[in-house]
Amino acid sequence: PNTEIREGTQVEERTFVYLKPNTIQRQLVGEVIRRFERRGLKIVGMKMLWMSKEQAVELYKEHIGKDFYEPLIKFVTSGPVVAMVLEGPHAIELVRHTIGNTDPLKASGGTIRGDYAISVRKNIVHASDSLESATREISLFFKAEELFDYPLLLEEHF
Ligand code: IDP
Repeated sequence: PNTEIREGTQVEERTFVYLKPNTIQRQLVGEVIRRFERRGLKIVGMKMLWMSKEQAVELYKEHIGKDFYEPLIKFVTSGPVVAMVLEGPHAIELVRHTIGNTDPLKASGGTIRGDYAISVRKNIVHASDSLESATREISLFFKAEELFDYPLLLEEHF
């Protein structure tokens, strides 16, 4: 079998994630964060916040004009969310795999959306989809001093 040696070529990345208002209402905060921790991702920033209309509009500006846009903005500003920055090798792609497809109907079992979501809009969690959006989204919600550089003592075991 082909075994790709990944060590040495790993890229450390940071990605922006937030748990949507329905995840807080459904009391799934711990469940979702646990999945990221178990995967081996490092939490380098985390807070609860109520997203402003301006932040939501900036976050979802690529979707302006689409039919789901207005209800989406209304939903994500309808209650508090839990926002975090996760760090790890290829974190952006890794987290996207961990959360699963946008549409719960297409999300595989074992992914967060595949296990907990039934609606596309209320699909539990958001994660950046590229390096460019990760950089933009992190700075939209976190100040530099709210992000922490620290060693994870078990890092060598992941
Ligand atoms: P993503 O969250 O997986 O990156 P995007 O295509 O960027 O997916 O869409 C942003 C969010 O907009 C989705 O997470 C979902 O909440 C909502 N959304 C996307 N497409 C639809 C749709 O067809 N109906 C309702 N909501 C949608």
